[in-house]
Amino acid sequence: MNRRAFLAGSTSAVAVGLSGCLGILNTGGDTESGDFDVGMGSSFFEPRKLEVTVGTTVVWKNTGMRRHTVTAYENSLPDGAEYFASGDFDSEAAARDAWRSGYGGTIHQGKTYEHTFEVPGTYDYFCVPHEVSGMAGSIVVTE
Ligand SMILES: [Cu+2]
Repeated sequence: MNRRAFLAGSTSAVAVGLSGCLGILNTGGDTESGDFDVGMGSSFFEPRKLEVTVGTTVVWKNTGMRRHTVTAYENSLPDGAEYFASGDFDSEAAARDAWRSGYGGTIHQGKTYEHTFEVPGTYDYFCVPHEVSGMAGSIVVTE
């Protein structure tokens, strides 16, 4: 985790040094864009809603400073869809219990979680510790 943070910091310094010369690097500090689909800020997912096609692997990345989870709302899953949650729990209850008993399912700063969506439909999910702050999102999977 520390190494990742160090690398991100040094990349940022380079980008600042070159800003004005190369517009493509002028990304406002988002120096690692492209290696994830959904970022995780202090208490939000960005973008909150993402549309993908069947078979797409969505990558979430903790782009913030706090511990987060990606935890599907079990009742929201389309028929036949596989449950998903960081920590690979097989139910929402298991994910919630694991968080309470030791931060199970945590995606640490700079780390990623990914899931491949094989069934069309809308999947709602949330972050266990920040659910109360409205940290939730959805993935819309189309044929
Ligand atoms: Cu969170």
